[in-house]
Amino acid sequence: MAKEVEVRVPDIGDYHDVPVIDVLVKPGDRVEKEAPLVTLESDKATMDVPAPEPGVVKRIALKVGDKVSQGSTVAVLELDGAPAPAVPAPQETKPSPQAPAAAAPPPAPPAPKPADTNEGLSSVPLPPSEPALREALPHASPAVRKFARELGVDLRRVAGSGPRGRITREDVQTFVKKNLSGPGPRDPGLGEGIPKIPAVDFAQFGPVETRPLARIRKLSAAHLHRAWLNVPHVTQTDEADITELEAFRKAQSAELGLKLTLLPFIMKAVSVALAAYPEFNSSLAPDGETLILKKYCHIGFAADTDMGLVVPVVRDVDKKGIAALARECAELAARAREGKLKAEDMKGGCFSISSLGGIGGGHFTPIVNAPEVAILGVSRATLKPVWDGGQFQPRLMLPLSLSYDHRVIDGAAAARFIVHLVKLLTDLRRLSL
Ligand code: CAO
Repeated sequence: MAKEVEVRVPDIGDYHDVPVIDVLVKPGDRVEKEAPLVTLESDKATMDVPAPEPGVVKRIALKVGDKVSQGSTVAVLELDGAPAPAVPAPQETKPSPQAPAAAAPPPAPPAPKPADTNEGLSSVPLPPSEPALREALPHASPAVRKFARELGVDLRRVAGSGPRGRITREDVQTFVKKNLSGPGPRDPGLGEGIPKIPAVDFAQFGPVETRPLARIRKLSAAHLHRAWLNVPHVTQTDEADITELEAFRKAQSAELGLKLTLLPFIMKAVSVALAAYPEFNSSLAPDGETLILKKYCHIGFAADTDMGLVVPVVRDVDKKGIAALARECAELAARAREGKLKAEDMKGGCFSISSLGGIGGGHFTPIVNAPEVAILGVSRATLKPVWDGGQFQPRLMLPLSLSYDHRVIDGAAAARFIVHLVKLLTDLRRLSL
């Protein structure tokens, strides 16, 4: 015959007649070791009485509202075949950390003889499983708190429907359901963890027009928001002297009869810098414990289209010449503007370039295109007086803004990377070294 044990209220410190606020199981329920059976609540806090061993609940000796003290019977459990747990000797039953010495529990019943433990009912006063009664806000039982923790719910955001505003398991479930359903912004207690911007009726201040967001803009908005929230960004800026590059670019454009913009030169230089600093061509594994270093070099570039921002990817940049890159960038940019890019054209990037040089403006802070770890912002080159040690020279200076994921890249590495890139762009001969 299976063994049964009587579960009793453990040492709960200097508390008596503590009300039962929740009965978490019913007869016939199977419970695991440490599964909470009932929840008690003093005027200060709550605690669960756990099952001492796995088994089936035969009987519940309490109901909500009953008052209990240490030693009160909670339930009778039929254990899972194993011998009944040994009854702790009196000296093994420690007072709870908060219980003063005077409140030490009375000696536990004597340990039953082996013959007695084979079957029938044995009494098991539990050692306290947690620090006895804990000061705890918000008002919820440990089982509910554990449940909320498992779901990532911040209990401070859950409204309690129980007595005195106590948060129940159902309150947590309702909160999660509410936040998972519906298209609206989620409660800041879940996921993004940021407070909502309050809705404003702008029409009260003047005429307005509402315009639905294009599909691409909605997709890129979600992606950018995710990247912004997940990646600790730092932006390192510098300027490259591209006076020589520009002369070469113009001459080659004319000679090749090809529209060579700056972008393919920058792309090529980035591929060389990525080879020199491989951590810039990596991604953090989702567990955040390992770095995945890529042995290929695919570089995306942001293209501004009427439908929103897209990032087509040029594959194997390290293996292609600048003229080939120029053709490919022009072809991808044209398809982007016609809305003809395929999903594959935008996949597999290692690093991104966002060039606003054709438009104007100075340094900016591009958002890392996660799971990539860095992005280069390129602004409009302008002629500036640069001191050569003897006099000011007019030089064409290109502003560069390197944003990076500080979890992966140190500030010193970012400075080295951008300095290296500047050298490559300043003197294109270095690309072949
Ligand atoms: N400095 C000075 N002039 C520049 C320059 C720079 N950094 N970059 C480009 N130019 C010049 C080009 O040489 C070209 O001049 P010409 O017509 O006289 O030859 C002109 O500006 C237009 O260039 P472009 O922008 O069409 O070509 P590109 O290859 O440099 O860029 C593309 C292509 C797709 C990157 C670009 O058209 C584009 O869409 N940029 C916007 C990217 C963007 O939106 N980024 C923000 C993302 S985050 O919101």
